[in-house]
Amino acid sequence: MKKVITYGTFDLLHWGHINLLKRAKELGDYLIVAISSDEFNALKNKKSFHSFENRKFILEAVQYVDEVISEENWEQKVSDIDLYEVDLFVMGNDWEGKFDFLKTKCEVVYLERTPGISTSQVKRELASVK
Ligand code: C2G
Repeated sequence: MKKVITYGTFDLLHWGHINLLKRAKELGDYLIVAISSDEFNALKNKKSFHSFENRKFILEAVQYVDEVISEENWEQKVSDIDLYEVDLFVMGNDWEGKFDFLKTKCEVVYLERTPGISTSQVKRELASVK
């Protein structure tokens, strides 16, 4: 069984996220998603609209997702790959090259980011609605 892992905040889940999760699942048999905790989001200078618990609950309902774990720090990827016996690490290509150090442990694939949608764009546009 080929196990795939990906990491992210996945706030205000949108089709760009789903497109990433769908393609990641198609590259293997089992997809683990590590969702950034609210505390780690603060380290990423991100404040998500939905709490960790609610973002986790939403992601667990996505057909492509087999397991959801929490992402607490930048360093855990290395141990996660061993702990969950991961074969493939996937991220959107806005992260191109940033996780190549994982290539000693598993395959690393960066998938084309879906243009025209982002959580921050949704937040901006909703904020400007009169
Ligand atoms: N994504 C995408 N297309 C979009 C928006 C997002 O493919 N239009 C992808 C991103 O490239 C990422 C995933 O969806 O792979 C999750 O995006 P975010 O929730 O913004 O995650 P991010 O803040 O990039 O956190 O340790 C890694 C970080 O936790 C990644």
